[in-house]
Amino acid sequence: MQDHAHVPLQDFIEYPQDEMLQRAEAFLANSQRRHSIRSFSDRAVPREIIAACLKTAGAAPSGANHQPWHFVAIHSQDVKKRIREAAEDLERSFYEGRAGDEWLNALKPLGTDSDKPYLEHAPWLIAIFSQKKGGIHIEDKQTNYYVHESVGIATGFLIQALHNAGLATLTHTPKPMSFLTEICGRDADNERPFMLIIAGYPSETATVPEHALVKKSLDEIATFL
Ligand code: IYR
Repeated sequence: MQDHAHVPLQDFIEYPQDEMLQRAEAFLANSQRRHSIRSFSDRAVPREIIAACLKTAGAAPSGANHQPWHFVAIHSQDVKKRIREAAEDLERSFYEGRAGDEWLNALKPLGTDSDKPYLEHAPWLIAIFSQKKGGIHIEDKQTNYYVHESVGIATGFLIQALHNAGLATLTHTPKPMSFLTEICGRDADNERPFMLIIAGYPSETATVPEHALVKKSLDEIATFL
């Protein structure tokens, strides 16, 4: 087999253009119902749902198709507790000054603080790691390319997949995140923690900050030439 062998594109679906617009607008409406929340129920979510969403993340495009990511889906109460304790320790020093005034002021409208009970109560935490070296096969040790771009896209796919499945999420980036490498038992030489996603049902008292509902208009975010 040639190393650049191709197969015909067989699964592209062409829709009539009026249906394309309907689909685009339906997807928009659905995406506008996605909100980061900070109050989760402890109601169980079957592992198969998380697994299917992770497979969606794995379908994201990546540099040279090296798929430079690893997802650790955490359900263990003990591991969640350790993550909560480590994250809250870091967040306390962040909110007590390490962040600096400008950053703390930017966060005020969200009402966030160093208490992160959802890290223990939500049914699933997904720790996302990026990989410096790898390749299309798990045992490869080649250089990976566009690692941040690739893992960012996969994370976006994951968030949309979880939302589509009917789960609420929060993206969480405690700083520094290196404690996740240790708690998740990952290889610190090759992998960097990228983000933590909390997934589950919202609690009955979940709220959305008004600040988070302010979205820039199309004119502000896009230019047509
Ligand atoms: N990681 C902290 C602070 C924080 C930072 C940003 I940028 C946010 O959009 C939200 C929070 C925390 O989780 O509280």
